[in-house]
Amino acid sequence: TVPEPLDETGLVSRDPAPPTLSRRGALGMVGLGSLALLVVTAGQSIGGSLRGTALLAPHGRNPGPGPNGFQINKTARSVGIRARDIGPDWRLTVRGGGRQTVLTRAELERLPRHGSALPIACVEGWSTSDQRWEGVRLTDLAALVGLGEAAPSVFVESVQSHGSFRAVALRDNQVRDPRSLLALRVNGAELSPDHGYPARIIVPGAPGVMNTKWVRRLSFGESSWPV
Ligand SMILES: Nc1nc2c(c(=O)[nH]1)N[C@H]1C(S)=C(S)[C@@H](COP(=O)(O)O)O[C@H]1N2
Ligand SMILES: [Mo]
Repeated sequence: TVPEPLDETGLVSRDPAPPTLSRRGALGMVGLGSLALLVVTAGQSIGGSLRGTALLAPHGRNPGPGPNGFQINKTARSVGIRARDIGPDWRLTVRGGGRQTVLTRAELERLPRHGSALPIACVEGWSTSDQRWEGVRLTDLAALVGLGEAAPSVFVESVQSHGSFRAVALRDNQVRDPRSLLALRVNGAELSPDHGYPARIIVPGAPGVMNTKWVRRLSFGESSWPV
């Protein structure tokens, strides 16, 4: 690398310091930097045993192997879900149209079961590939309180008692989409506690934050905290 010859604009230094980095050096630095980023993030996309190499993966948390082995946003523990909240005493309350019904997990399992292949796409900048969810259609749950045909919006509440992601309002078109489920299982296995056991919402084409985990109450026809 040699200094430019002097010209009449006066923009070239009369007394340039010796160069510290050649053009090739600069390109090499950018190239190596890009390569390093690729190496520490590719494991997240590829998954499996390479997941551990994804040093820059969201939260740096490895969800482990198996059917529930995909990205976890908040673990049950981190939001204060206790074992007894999601154990045999857990109940799902379904309200709407002036009616209310309460179901055990076993009763929920006996309702018609449907499958939906959908990803979780978090606004924090990660998404999963499609997961195979199985559960009960939101329209079938609305039907339990007599709102089957024109199922309205629903307000979903979690067992979780603090934090802004513990409740969400779903619009009527989201409720009526046949892919929208109260999921009980994923990829052929029970939901893990971290993915929302005993039941979680799965809706298509919406940010992950709408897929409420550890659901305890569905209020059809509501769009905010019911009084
Ligand atoms: N109760 C509850 N549900 C929740 C959350 C939460 O913090 N609490 N996080 C949401 C967000 S932001 C995302 S991206 C998804 C992530 O689901 P996953 O952890 O099963 O991948 O769950 C959603 N459901
Ligand atoms: Mo998210």
